[in-house]
Amino acid sequence: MINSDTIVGLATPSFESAIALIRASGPEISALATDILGSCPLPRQAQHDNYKDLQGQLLDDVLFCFFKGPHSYTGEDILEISCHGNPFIAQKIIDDLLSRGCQMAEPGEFTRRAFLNGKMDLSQAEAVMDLIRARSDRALEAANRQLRGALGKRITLLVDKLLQVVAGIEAYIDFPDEDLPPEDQKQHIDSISSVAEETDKLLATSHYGNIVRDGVRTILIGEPNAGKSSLLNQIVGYNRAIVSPEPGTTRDFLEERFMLGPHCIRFLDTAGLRSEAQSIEKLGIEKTVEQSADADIFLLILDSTQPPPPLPDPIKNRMTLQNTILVCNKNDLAELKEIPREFSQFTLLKTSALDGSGITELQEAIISLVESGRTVIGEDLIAISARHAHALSEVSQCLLNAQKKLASQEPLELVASDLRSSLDNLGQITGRIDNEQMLDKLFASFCIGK
Ligand SMILES: Nc1nc2c(ncn2[C@@H]2O[C@H](COP(=O)(O)OP(=O)(O)OP(=O)(O)O)[C@@H](O)[C@H]2O)c(=O)[nH]1
Ligand SMILES: [Mg+2]
Repeated sequence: MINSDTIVGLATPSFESAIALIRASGPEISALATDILGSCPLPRQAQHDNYKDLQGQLLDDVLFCFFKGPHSYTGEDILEISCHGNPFIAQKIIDDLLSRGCQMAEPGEFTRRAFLNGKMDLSQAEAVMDLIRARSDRALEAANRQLRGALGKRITLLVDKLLQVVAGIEAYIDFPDEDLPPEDQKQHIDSISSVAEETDKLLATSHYGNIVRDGVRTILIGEPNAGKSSLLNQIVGYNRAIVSPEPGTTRDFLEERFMLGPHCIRFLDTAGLRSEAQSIEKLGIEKTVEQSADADIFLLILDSTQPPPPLPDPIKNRMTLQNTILVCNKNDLAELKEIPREFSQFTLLKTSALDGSGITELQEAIISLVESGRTVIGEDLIAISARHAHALSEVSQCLLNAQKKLASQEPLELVASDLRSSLDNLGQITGRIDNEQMLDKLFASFCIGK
């Protein structure tokens, strides 16, 4: 029986497929491999062999691959077994490994071990999941950068800078009779400001991070019959939504994901907005307002043959130069006569959903609107997650407090305490912390076998 610290999990989905991969990691992998094969395979060399269970029954013809720790994903010894992609076979092999003393892996446990063994920091561990979930070029790029430590490196730079300030300040705490010389005070204030500035730059990537991870929620709004559904169909290139000359065709909103350039765009077609709507249509309009609350981009579709409609305040208040495109549709019939005054500065495009003119321009305008929200930090594409944003907001607040206290010559202990809190929060991002609960929560969202 091998030690139960050795875990096993299926690394591939449980479907019929060409190959299934079973992964085991832990301190007694070489004993386990010897138990199964008679000897441990050479590291990093595929070994083609039979898999026989404890009772000697042949289960499959498999490939064994052994990785000697610390040169492995988890940092421990790992044995990978590639069998035929039959979930039944994979389960038989896993059952056999369990009866030889392995323990079933929890979700994300391999990556958690990689983190605990210092193979990656927490931001890199999260990037593994981002990489698995990436559905667009930009999501892939952001995940790859983070996996290679782009965010971790920036956080470490900030930590080092703050540690210097803390050291400088704490030296004076030990000598209460001595005041901090003015030149030191200025230097510390400058250093804290530069960390605060960098923190805010990182924070500014949060919205872009959200849309890169979850897709860009782009809502088509406008009057009934303006051509919202027709435009959606033109953009995605097939008849996704019902179109009819009758106003009020779209009742419930519908969502369609579509790749535009490097981005995954989640288009939301909605019920047309009009004040005299009745019952069901009214409910549809309420949903449109609801969906607008967390839309990233607004496409306001105007019917060029009609005067522009009034918009509900909750929608209008969310529309800005940075997130809205005015689309004058039915341009084949007429030129829009009047642009609503509040939107006179907004990007405006003319389209015809009937003949397809202006659609490419509309697609390009959506991409450039998304890209304009990207904050460039050095060479790296940094797109922080909601968890990182939460920690960085705390950092930002603590730094502000420290700056104020330092400037008004409050006791240095108080300044040092604010700086320590900033350091703790920075530490939460890369995970140089001791918080089991946070790790449980984070790794629970991973797949088993990862
Ligand atoms: N000539 C012309 N007709 C269009 C254009 N776009 C849409 N239409 C027509 O306008 C009518 C309404 O189009 P829809 O796409 O259903 O409009 P909608 O905004 O989704 O309408 P609701 O779902 O009722 O809110 C249909 O008969 C379309 O064929 C256009 O650019 N030019
Ligand atoms: Mg419609």
